[in-house]
Amino acid sequence: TLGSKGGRGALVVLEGLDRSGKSSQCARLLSFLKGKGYDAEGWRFPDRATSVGQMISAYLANESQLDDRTIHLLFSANRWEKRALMESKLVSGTTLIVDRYSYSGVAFSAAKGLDIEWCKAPENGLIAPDLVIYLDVQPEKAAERGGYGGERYEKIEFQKKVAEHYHSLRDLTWKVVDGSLPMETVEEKLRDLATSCIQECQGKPLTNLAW
Ligand code: Z5A
Ligand code: MG
Repeated sequence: TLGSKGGRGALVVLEGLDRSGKSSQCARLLSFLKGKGYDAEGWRFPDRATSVGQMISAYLANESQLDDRTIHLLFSANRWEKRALMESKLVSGTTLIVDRYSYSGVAFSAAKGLDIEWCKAPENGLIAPDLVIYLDVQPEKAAERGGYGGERYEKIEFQKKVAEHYHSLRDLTWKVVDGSLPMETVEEKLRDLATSCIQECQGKPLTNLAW
């Protein structure tokens, strides 16, 4: 399959506010890549399947209370517990399309008022993405979409703060895509970005987040 002829896989992360279309676009991108013969898998954070993930899931559903620093570290631990598997997949040639990553971790906790440098620290040493696609949608527009308002954090004022923190995290790996465009248009853009990234990361070593 493509992407596994001795080369490594790409780490592609989708980020954005709630209801910006991350999960929909991850699924579309994944089926496109697989259809083209790429070796690719879809991942998401939080990974609610692990025991840490179950604690996070209960917290998000307001079924448990945890202080802000504790939940922050659980989100980070949930990425750390998947790090070894992530590395071995990438090294063996599998491209990972990841729905949320460390940027969500920092942006959401900082929006609650935690010090941003404190928030970044536990993310250092996780694998750095080759490409971060930020689906840019105004919080008001996102709120009009289905399913908004169920979980903790799904409030417009809070989402605005999250957006500000996301913007402060932009680096060279970021591509901002207008997530308010029709789904098919967004999908086209993501196909191009992801396939270029998969070609370009061949020969480049994996690196770690160093915030
Ligand atoms: N969180 C954190 O605090 N720290 C961390 O480290 C991590 C996460 C990793 C749960 O995450 C919460 O955890 C989240 C951040 C926090 N905050 N909250 N709440 P989650 O990933 O499990 O959240 P989710 O509820 O599954 O997904 P989401 O982000 O809210 O939505 P989305 O995946 O971006 O959107 P979607 O499900 O693809 O689409 C939403 C709706 O919009 C759906 O009806 C679509 O059909 C529609 N849609 C999508 N695209 C379009 C376009 N282009 N046009 C029109 N309509 C569209
Ligand atoms: Mg989602």
